[in-house]
Amino acid sequence: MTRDGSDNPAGRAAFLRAEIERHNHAYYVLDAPTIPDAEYDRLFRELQDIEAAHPELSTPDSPTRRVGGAPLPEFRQVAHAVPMLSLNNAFSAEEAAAFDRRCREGLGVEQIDYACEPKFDGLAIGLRYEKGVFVQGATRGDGFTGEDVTQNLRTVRNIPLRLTGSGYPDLLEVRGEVLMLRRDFERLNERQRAAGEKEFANPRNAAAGSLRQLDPKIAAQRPLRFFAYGVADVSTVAPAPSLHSSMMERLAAWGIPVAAERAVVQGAAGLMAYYERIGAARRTLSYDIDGVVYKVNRLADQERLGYVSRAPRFAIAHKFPAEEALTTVEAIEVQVGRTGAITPVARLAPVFVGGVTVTNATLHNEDEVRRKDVRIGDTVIVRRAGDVIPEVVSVVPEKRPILAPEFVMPKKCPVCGSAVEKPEDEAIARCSGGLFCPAQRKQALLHFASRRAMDIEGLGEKLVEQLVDNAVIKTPADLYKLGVLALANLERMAEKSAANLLAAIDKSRHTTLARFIYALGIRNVGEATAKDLARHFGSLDALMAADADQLQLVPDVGPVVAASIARFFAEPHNREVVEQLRAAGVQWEEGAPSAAAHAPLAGKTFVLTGTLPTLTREAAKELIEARGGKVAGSVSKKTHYVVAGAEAGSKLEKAQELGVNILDESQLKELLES
Ligand code: JCF
Repeated sequence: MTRDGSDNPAGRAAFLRAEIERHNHAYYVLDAPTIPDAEYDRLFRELQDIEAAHPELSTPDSPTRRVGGAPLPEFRQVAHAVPMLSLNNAFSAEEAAAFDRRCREGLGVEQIDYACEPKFDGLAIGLRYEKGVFVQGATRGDGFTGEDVTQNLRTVRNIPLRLTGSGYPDLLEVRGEVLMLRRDFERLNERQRAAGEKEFANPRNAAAGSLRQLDPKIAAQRPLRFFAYGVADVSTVAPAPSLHSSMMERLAAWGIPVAAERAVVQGAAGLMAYYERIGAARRTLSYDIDGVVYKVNRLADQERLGYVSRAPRFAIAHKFPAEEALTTVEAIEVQVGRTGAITPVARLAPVFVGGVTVTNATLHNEDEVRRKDVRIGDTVIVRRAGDVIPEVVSVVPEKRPILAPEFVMPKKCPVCGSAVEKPEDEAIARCSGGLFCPAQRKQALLHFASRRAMDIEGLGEKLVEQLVDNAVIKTPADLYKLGVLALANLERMAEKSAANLLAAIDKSRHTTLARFIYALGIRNVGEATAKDLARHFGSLDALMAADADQLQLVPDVGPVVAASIARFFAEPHNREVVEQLRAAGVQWEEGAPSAAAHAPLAGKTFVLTGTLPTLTREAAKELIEARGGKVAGSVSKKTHYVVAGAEAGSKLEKAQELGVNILDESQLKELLES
């Protein structure tokens, strides 16, 4: 066989793949092209031709896959083997120094070496390699479950489809960010403009839109890049690296792109110097960054420091000052949210800040407006930091016009006229209209139909607006009664889109319990809590029957969330809507309740006293606890039951005094079995 495989198609295909990947690496990773473009194109076309003539020779790691495969029907969900966490932020030198202090104290050392890198302003993803071949790539999603965007990631030119060099583990998951270089972003927008297509506001948006393209052929035309910041799931790497920085070197050697601006520095002074250096170079970098990231470099020390909730203790993102701009307040209006929360919003003269044009900024609540003393006509500093919604930072007092009235919170909901209520100890004012308020009803419907809830495509703001305003629907259950006729009367509703919407509504009948619970829009119940509730109770009836004590047995459900849920299901109107939805054919597969849910004695406190005829004290305690009850040592007003045996003493007297229920062993057994 010849070296270039010219005597057989399989050998030639393998040779071409290796050549093309070598040139890709030189061009996209090293920024040092090795051959003229025309020559590259010739090799590429030759490989495409061989694969077309011999389909059995095409491989998942072939560079030809980068031009985009079949359209993705939708994104499959991927459970992350290791959760994708977030980073805590430091917004000042003091906070960065405090991070260093915490690490030093945690490790009991004088000085720490840190690995530093730019904080990429992109989208976090994980790339899985099996035996060196790229097999799957997923977005961060909620940190536990992401979307499978493998086909789009295959089109990202600097992601190796096959690792190079040697010594990589059988299984490797690389974590990093997908982004768009600034120059590529400019060029893409030029192209969009020329084609009369919409331009992207900033590189991050362009990258996000491209990564989530359903057609990989389009994704392939978008100039995305990937940069790694670490590894998650790894089988043995030999020799095991002891430093984060050496792991990054290892990734680079396997062909994975890493930031050139990495550095290892000593102590807090080193961190500050790095921050200043990268801050000064920020505009000259080829990509947008929003800060820098510091990590304790020694991996064993990282492990010792561990994690706090969803972020590592050994790392922090030190953010650059948020981007701010001056503009004027044209009006202050209030918005009514899904739960009735009334939020004052400043309508602004359009201003470009943080990469987008901003026309609204939240004023959070009445106290905040007072505190900042924002008035109509004021010149204000607005801030848009990263993805955070724009806010008014402060007023420029010198520029206040002579007549600038103070803002007053309306006493009645501007949408439905119901009273606005604000509990003493809360910052948020709420419309008391509930689902009588069209604004709340609209938001509730939009939430119900949203992608992560019932996922009814095509039920957007404009449509919900009309459906509610024309009194066509009042509750989510009414959606399932809609017919073509009702829709035909709406503005801008073509027959085809009406049919599509009805089909989407019909499709949403088959859902999951977690989605359904989330869709109900119970206050304080987000997607994660909805999933926990579904897992714990297994069925909607079990959830609806649970009292606040039983609800608190669900991981992460505390008294406030439990009370919200119990209050929601105690409301007859809500139960009615749930029943109507079920009657309309909304369905899901129910599961068995988790072990912890068999807890008829949840929230009940017992005190044992005296000698029971058959059960030892230990055995009785175990039986009570297995059903969710608690056993306490002394009797108080909070005791629910005292179990008394022979020679019971003062505890029994106390129970009689307080009027606490007293059980003997057989009554206890009855209770345990009920
Ligand atoms: O942008 C980065 N350089 C970066 C982002 C680095 C990290 O170590 C990260 C990150 C986002 C999340 N680590 C996490 C957990």
